[in-house]
Amino acid sequence: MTVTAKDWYRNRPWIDEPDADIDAYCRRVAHPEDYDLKDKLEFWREHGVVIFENAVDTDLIDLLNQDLDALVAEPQRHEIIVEIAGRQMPIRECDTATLASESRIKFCNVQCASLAAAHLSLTRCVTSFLGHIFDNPACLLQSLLFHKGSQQPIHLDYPYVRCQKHLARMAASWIPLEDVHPDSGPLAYYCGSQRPEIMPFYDWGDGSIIYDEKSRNQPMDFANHLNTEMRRLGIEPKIFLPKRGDVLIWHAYLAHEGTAIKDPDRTRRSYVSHYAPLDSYPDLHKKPKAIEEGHCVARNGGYVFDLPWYNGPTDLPSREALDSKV
Ligand SMILES: O=C(O)CCC(=O)C(=O)O
Ligand SMILES: [Fe+2]
Repeated sequence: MTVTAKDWYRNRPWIDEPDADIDAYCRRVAHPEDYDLKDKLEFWREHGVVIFENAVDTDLIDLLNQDLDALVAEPQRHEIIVEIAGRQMPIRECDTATLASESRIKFCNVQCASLAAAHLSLTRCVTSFLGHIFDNPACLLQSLLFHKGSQQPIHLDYPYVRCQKHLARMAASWIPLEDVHPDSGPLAYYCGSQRPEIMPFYDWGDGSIIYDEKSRNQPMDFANHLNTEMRRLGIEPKIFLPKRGDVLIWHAYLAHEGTAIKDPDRTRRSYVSHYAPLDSYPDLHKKPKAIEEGHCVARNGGYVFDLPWYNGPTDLPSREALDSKV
């Protein structure tokens, strides 16, 4: 069945509705946050993005970096998937030298092996803010870890990240694992593009608003279309130059890109998480009774579910460090 704009508008987050009443929402929710909730919700509604500075536990970043070193040192022992220059493969088919030096590499769902990654995805301000956006607990759908700038052309995420039950109930976070240098190919985003009322849905072919094997158009066509749209709307890109400890959250319909790398020697280590609320999380991506029987990491009101098909080791260094903290 073709996925159309109707599927988007059905069940989108309350805050995207034209009559969303942020004041009333803030009065209704009981718990105060350590940030100005109303201010952040209003900013999100207008710009499709929020930034929290100095809000990420940098010990977790150190632990994740240690986990990655361990993963890369013994790839044959692990079940993680990596993507190199657009091609996905099991990490065990790669050698350590390639994994350490390849610039076009993405580690997919590293939270399956790394508890530090799962905890980073469940950073308090992120689960808290998304919990408000979704009016439901935030759950990690998938993560990507980048070593260098992605140089990914301008896109929205929802045509690609769409296993959630309700298409519009999705958002993402971007956590730098090091201070981001302007020459390293930083992330750029286009504030205000997140409203289909302003930037209508792209037709991938036959009225479909998602990308799949039947799509007549391709990601490069989408990028060309979005660049034209940004010019039409007069939206200039904002370059994200965060420090370690900052985090950016963006809307499923927000245009963004990985900018060009000006200095090829610079790394831009970063960790991206895509989330759906619990009410939209795909059943097949968790084990039965996952919460009741503990097949998940539950933290700060959010969840990272054990993926049923993952059977690899989960004993990277952060496991012991974090287990001994509790
Ligand atoms: O980090 C980047 O350069 C882009 C990442 C991105 O667009 C994504 O993971 O959805
Ligand atoms: Fe993206």
